[in-house]
Amino acid sequence: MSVDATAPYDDANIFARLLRGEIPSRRVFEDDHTIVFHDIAPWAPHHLLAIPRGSYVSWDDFSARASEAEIVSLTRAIGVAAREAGLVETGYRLIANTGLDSHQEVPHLHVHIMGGRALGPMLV
Ligand code: IU
Repeated sequence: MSVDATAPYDDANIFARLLRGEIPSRRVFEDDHTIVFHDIAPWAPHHLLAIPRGSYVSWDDFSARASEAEIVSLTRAIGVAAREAGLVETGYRLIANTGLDSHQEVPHLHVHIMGGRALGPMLV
């Protein structure tokens, strides 16, 4: 079921629990505002998720309320993680599913970073 991008933040969501260390994650990057970790069900040879530490439901919420420091951090974290994964030469795809039509499943903003194979057109 898809998340409503305008729903109130739910502190019990799986990425909130992951941020609190209640469930494990394979982290590849962290700073004061952002962490990047491996998706548990990778759709490509490299499939990472970048999330803010702050409580934002969706891209809509983040883009409206996040501080400039948080926005810069998320942007740079994605670049660092992709570079360190060796994806710059072959390329990668970023996706932030947002709201009902998007199939966003976890109600904490996450940006998918996918690469390591030819991804094809984005039609599914
Ligand atoms: P979506 O954009 O909300 O549909 O993506 C959610 C992603 O979160 C999806 O790729 C899951 O495999 C991933 N994920 C995860 O990495 N760890 C978890 O514990 C859960 C989902 I639940």
